[in-house]
Amino acid sequence: MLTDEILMQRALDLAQLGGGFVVPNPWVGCVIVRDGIILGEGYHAQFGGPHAEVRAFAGIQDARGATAYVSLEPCSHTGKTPPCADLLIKHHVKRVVICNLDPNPLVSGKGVAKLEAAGIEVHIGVLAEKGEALNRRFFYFHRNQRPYITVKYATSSDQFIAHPNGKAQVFSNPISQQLVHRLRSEHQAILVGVNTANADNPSLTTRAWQGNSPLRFVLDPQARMSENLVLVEDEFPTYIFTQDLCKSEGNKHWIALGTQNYLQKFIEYCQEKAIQSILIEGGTKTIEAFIKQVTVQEIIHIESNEVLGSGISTPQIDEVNATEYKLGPDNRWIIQLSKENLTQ
Ligand code: AOF
Ligand code: ZN
Repeated sequence: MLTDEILMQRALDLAQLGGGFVVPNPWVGCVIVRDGIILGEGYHAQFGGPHAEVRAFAGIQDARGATAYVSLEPCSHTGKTPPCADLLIKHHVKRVVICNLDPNPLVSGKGVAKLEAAGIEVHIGVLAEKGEALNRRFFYFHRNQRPYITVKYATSSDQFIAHPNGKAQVFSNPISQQLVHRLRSEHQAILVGVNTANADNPSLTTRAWQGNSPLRFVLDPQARMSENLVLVEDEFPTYIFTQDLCKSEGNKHWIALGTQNYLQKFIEYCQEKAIQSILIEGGTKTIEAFIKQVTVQEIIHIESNEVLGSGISTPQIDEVNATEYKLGPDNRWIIQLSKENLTQ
């Protein structure tokens, strides 16, 4: 028998197919069912594109009396598409089953209110915890009005992140590299400190996974970043946060945050620009500054089997309640999630 849980799981599985293309929107899936038969299904596949409900109804002639399973409260606002709550009402569905309410102030209960006012039975909270985990960054941002911050770093088995002179060492293997690029596509911005930018000359784009590249941020209080870097010379936008250098050259922007409370000012900038999520990819000083001065919601440590013997030490982080996955023969993926941020 097709239970509410089974069909909501289907909606959540569909939601995930939006992958790295929907950020900063949430992942949403929708399944329309009548008499045990799936009439249609869809998911939000691209930022700015049709919502999950629109795609689910696309091929349906008659959905009267059906039940719609939606992983997020149907929207009530006219955004890039008309309200999904109106679409469900227009199709005369009888029942709507929702995994999570939408904390976006544009929706936030108004979608449910619209459905109920039209006489539709609404059931909220099926597989709620799974939905919370899936859209944790979107939920955290809307509930706390600040970006969800993930820290990611890779080390040798003797806990060094680079050689003594700062020269990078590749610790990831092809599997962890794919997962890192997937993480990039799932965050709105990626951030490194100036030392990492100068030493590694990184591109910080999404290449080993399908999806959009995040906005690139560099913390560079003293404006020491070399201009002969991929981050300055390629075609993608970069934002360099200094204390007092303020200029723009094409899509490369230097933003002055002042000399006082630099990190706090950076967070305020992100709040003002509605940056939902940031992936911090190093180095040690930058990661430690965020852990000490700003709250971090998720920490991912990639540990290789390799031994360096000496080098730049790993950030000081207690690995409490961490979950470990073995990735291939030589990598471990150690993840710590702040539980309180998932259930607020
Ligand atoms: C839904 N179904 O599939 C999604 C929803 O700019 P827009 O018009 O795309 O609206 C984005 C907001 O709509 C997003 O922040 C979230 O509140 C909601 N997303 N709602 O009914 C969907 N993706
Ligand atoms: Zn919608």
